[in-house]
Formats: sequence, structure tokens, C-alpha cells
Amino acid sequence: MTEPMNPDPQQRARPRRRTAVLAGVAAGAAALGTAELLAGILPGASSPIIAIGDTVIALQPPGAKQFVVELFGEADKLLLTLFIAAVALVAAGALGLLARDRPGLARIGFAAFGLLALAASFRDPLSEPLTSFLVAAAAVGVSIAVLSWLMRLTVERATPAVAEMPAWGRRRFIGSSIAVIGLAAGSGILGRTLLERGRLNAVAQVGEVPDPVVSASPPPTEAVLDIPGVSELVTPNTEFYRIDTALIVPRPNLDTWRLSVTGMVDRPFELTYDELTAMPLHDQYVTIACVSNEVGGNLVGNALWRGVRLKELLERAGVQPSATQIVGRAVDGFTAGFPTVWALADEREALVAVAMNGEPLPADHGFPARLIVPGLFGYVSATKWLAEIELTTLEGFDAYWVPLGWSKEGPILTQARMDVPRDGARVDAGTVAVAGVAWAPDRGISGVEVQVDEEGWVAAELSAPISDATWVQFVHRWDASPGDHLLRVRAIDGDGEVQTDERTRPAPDGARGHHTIRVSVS
Ligand SMILES: Nc1nc2c(c(=O)[nH]1)N[C@H]1C(S)=C(S)[C@@H](COP(=O)(O)O)O[C@H]1N2
Ligand SMILES: [Mo]
Repeated sequence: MTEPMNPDPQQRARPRRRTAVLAGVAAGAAALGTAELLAGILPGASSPIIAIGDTVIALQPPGAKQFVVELFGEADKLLLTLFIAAVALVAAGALGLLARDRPGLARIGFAAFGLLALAASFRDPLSEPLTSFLVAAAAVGVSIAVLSWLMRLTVERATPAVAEMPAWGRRRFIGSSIAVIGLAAGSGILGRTLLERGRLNAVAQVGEVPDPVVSASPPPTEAVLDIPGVSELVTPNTEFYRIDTALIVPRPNLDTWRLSVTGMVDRPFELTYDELTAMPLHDQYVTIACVSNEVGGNLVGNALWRGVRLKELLERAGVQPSATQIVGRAVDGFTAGFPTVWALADEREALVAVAMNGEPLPADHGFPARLIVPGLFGYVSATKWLAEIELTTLEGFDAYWVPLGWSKEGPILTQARMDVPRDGARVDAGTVAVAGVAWAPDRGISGVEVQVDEEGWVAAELSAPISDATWVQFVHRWDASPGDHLLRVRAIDGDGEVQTDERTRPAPDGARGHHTIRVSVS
């Protein structure tokens, strides 16, 4: 007749669902915090979040390649990191729910996530398997301990007769969970800061890069068009675009870093950083560009690179005649490859660069060494954090981006970009400087033309080109009359070839088309 007050003590003692979710999230956060902190402290340990993020980037199906490219911005890298952490915490919350009925299974779940992160870290050539294993094991151990502890808190505080935790017990549980999450977030941030700091210190290890034996004369100052808002002829390092697949900048240790020349060569060899920089260094201005650059985009820059001539390294190794491809391999496993003939052509000076605009290569731009090949898009040539130059055949190997649907060969396409006025700008009637930069490395630029409202093409004034490998600035002084106007620009390369007006997307071999903007004049 009367319902028993307490039909099933076990049942009653189960924590509420949201309590269990919170316990799971706290356990997951503790695991991530532990792993990130250890990754920051232990050399050779990889952060599971970075390892999984790298795997996500690398395993993109070809159809998603544009998505990958869009992930490349710095802010997007942070977003990807936060996204992975969020997914992990949602999964941990689900494991918390599971732990209400099947605590054993929940523990197995946490261990499975540990294994997944470990598997991802094995893809990272910079990580040491044993250290990564210890990090994963520690993270799993901490998560299981935290989960059991928090679940016990909920159960112990619930007397069998009462379904609810008493208020003080709940406060203690929530307080503990929040403390765990806070501590985990703190450790995670600390670990990441240590990791980034370590990477910066690597660059600080080297002082000045030795002087070049062949220097490049600075661009003649009178040749620079001094127009407000136009890209500087030489892009400062801090403003230079950055594109790569690395979620965190690789940090080669200079004591163990080597550059090796291997593969189809008669005399493979390797060099330390000091040996490399003791070779004759050459200075050269080269404009490099990213294949993902949209028409009018800013994934292009011009710098003074100092480095060892690639030809000299190849001669020393003795390239076999059948070696048709040069592959640059980075310490993080990234690869870029291009035809051997491209580097051997007399008019081209490909460099293994060790300095950029007079400073040792910044970490973001490939410290301690990178390839710079005039005329080729970065994804086929400009390997940063270079570890190995391997001679192989074109058929024998597809570098990183090729299986993802990008073209095997990637010469930089002729492009011109207006920097001023900006698209959609309102300007005063009268003389308006229509100005920007144009590039076609290493064919050079012989002319730039501007068109107003689909009328005739008018030649713009050019800055004196530094070389065929660099961009030029241009200006057209336009007599602007009131109204809305369409402005278009096109370049003519050093071979007299006029830039095509056919529009293409960046994939698979670079964006084509004329940069076109609208301005309103009043
Ligand atoms: N190791 C490594 N090198 C790399 C890349 C990369 O993802 N990893 N990206 C390449 C691409 S696609 C470009 S466009 C250039 C960009 O060089 P920057 O970041 O110095 O401008 O680097 C190239 N070198
Ligand atoms: Mo690129």
C-alpha cells in the first residue's frame, strides 16, 4: 500500500545526469591539462591536441582542400585547437554519463582516447614515442583518478535514503569540479606557453648570420614609388604572410639539427648549422607567393634572402642524371617537390636560406633553414624548417599537397594587385593614385596596365625592378570624375605575355584573373 521510501539504494545513489556530465568534463579537462603541461616541459613529448589537429589537417579528403587552406591563418589555428579541446570535453562529458551505470566502461573510454592521441602523436616525427606514451599514460591515469574521485564525492554525500545530494555535498562536488577544470586550464595554458617559448629560444641561440660573399645591392631609393598605402618594396618580416600546416612552429634543436642531401646522389652528406652557414652565402631579393592567394589577396611578399646556393649543395652531392625531382623535407614531415632542371637552370639562383631581411630566419618562416626557389609557389618549393634535400624522380614521389589535389608543378602566375584605392572606397574627384604591386617571378614584369570602366588599357608607371625574381610597384594617376567607377589592373610579364582575364579559383594551380575594384568618386 505504501510505497517503500527507498526501493533500491543503488539506484538512489546514482548521481544526477548533469552531475555525472560535470564529473566527466572535469576528468577530461584534467587529462588535457596534464598532457599540455607535460608537453611544455618534456622535450620530445607531443601535445595530444596538436597531434590530433595535425592529423585532422593531414587527413583532409581532397574535396576539403580549400577548407584546409582556409585553416591556415593564425586565428584559425587557435580556433582548431579550441575546437578539438571542446570536442574532447563533450566526449568526456558523455563518458561521465556512462560512468553512472558502467564506471568500468567509462574508464576504458578514457583509455581509448589516450590511445587515439598517442596514435596521432606517432605521426609527428618530432615526438619521441616513449615520452609520448608516458604523457598519454599520465593523462589517462589522471582522468580516471579524477573521475573516480568526483563520482565518489557524489555517491558518498548521497545517503541511500535521499535521492539528492545534500546541499553542502553538492557545493563541495561542484567546487571540486570547478577547481579541477580551473587547474587544468591553467596547466594547459602554462604548458602551451612553455612550448611556444622554447621554440622562440631556439632562434635566440644564434646571433648574427655571417656576411654574404655575394651581396644584393639595396633597391635604388629613387626607384621606390612613395605612395601612401602601397606595399613596401621589401616586406618587413613581421608583416610577411605566413602559411603552413604546423599547428605549432617546429623547434629544431641546433645541437642535433642537420641538413642532409640524400637520395639519387653519388655522395650523400649532412651539415650542421655552423657548417652550413660557413659556406659562401649569397644575398638575393625574391618574391614568394602562395598558390592559395586569391586575386587581390595578400599571400605574397618580397624579402632579401641570404643563403647557400642550392646548386653548390647539389654539385657537392653529385646529382645522378636520372634524378628528376628535388624534394625538400621539413623536420615536421612536410614535403615540397619540384623538377631538378628548375634549380639547375643558370638564370635561377635557388637558395637554402638562413636569413631573411638581415635577421636569422624567424621561427615562423622556417628557422634554421628553408628553401627559396625563384618562380615557384611555396607549396612546391619553399620548405621551411628544412631537414633534408632528397633527390628522386618526378614519378617516384608526390609531395604533401599533390595527393590533396593540388597541381604537381607550381610556377607562380602573373598577377597585379591594387593596394590603393581600396575596393568600395569613396574618393574625391581629381587626380587619384591607382597603385599597387605586380609580380611574375622569375619572368619579371615589363608592364602594368589599368583600365577604367571597361575603356582602354593605360600603361602605369613602374618602380625600377630589383630583379626578375621580385615584384614591382606601379602607379596610374587617374583623373577621376564624379560617379561610380570600375577599376581593373593587369600585368605583362618579362616575356611580353599579358596576364589572362580568365578567372580561376586558387585550386589546383593558382588563381587567375584581373584584380577589379569599385570606387565611388564625389
Ligand atoms: N615545413 C613547411 N614548409 C612550408 C609549408 C608548410 O606547411 N610546412 N608551407 C609552404 C607554403 S604553402 C608556402 S606558401 C610557404 C610560405 O612561406 P612563409 O610562411 O614564410 O610566407 O611556405 C612553404 N613551406
Ligand atoms: Mo602556399
